[in-house]
Amino acid sequence: MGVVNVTPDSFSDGGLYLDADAAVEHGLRLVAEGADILDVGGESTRPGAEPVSEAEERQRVLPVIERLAQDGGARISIDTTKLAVARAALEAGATLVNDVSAFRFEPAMAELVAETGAGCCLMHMLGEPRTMQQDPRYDDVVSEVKAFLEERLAFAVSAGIDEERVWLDPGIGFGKTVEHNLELLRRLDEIVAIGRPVVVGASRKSFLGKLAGGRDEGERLPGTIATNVLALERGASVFRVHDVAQNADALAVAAATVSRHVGEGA
Ligand code: HH2
Repeated sequence: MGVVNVTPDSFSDGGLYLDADAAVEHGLRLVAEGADILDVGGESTRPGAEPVSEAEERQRVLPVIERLAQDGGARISIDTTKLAVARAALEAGATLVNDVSAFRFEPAMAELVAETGAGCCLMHMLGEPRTMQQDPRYDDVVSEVKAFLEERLAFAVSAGIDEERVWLDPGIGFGKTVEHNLELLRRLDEIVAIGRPVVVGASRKSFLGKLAGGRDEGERLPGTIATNVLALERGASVFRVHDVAQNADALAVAAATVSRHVGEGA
C-alpha cells in the first residue's frame, strides 16, 4: 500500500503532493514501483495536526482519486475519518476505506461501507490524534489493542459488513511509546490470530528515528524495512509505506524466504 498524502503538513512528506497533478504523478510512480493499493489522504493524523474541514478534505482528495482510479493500475483506498469524504471518495472510484478511528468518530461509516460493498481497514488509536501521544498507558498493550480490534470487527459485522472485507491495523505510533510499538510488533502474531488480514503502517515513523540514533523522517527507510520484514514473518499482509520500490524488493525476498512453496520447481 503506497501512501499519497495530499496535505501541507503530513509528518514526512507534507506539502510535496498538495497539488493534484503532483499527487497523481506520485501515485502513478508508486504503482510503477509495485504498489497494489494507493492510500489517498487529505488530512494529517500526526500528533497535534490542525483539523481540516470536510469541504477542504474533499477538495484535496477527490480530483486525485478520480484520476488514479481511472488509470486502473491499483486499488484506491481513502484515508479518512469523515463519512462525507469517504462517501465522495467511493463515488469517485475508491474501493477501500482506511479509517484510523475504526468507525469511532463517525459510526455511520460502517453502514456506508456495508451498503457500498467496499473494503475497510480498522485501526487502533488511543483516543484522538491531538492528545494520543500525551503519556499513553496500557496494562498490556497487545491484549488491549487486540480486544479493541475484536470489538470493532464485531461492530462492523453487526452493521452488515462482510467480515471478509475487513482488515485490521494495530496503529503503530497512534498513542504508543517506542516500547508499545516494539511490543506490538514483537507479538504481532496475537493480532494476526484474530483471523483477518493485518495492516502495518510503520513507515518513517518517529520510533524508528529514535531507535537508530535520532534519524529524521527521510533517513528512516532502513528501519522501516527492518520492521516490515519482521512483521511479514509474524503474519502481516499489508504494508503501508511511503517508499514502495525498496519495501517491495525487501518484502519479495523476505516472502520468498519464509514461504515453503516459493521456488519449488523453479
Ligand atoms: N499511519 C498514518 C496515516 N494513516 N493508516 C493506517 N491504516 N495505518 C497507519 O499506520 C497510518 C494510517 C500516518 O502516516 P502518514 O499518512 O504518512 O502521515 P500523516 O498522518 O501526518 O499524513
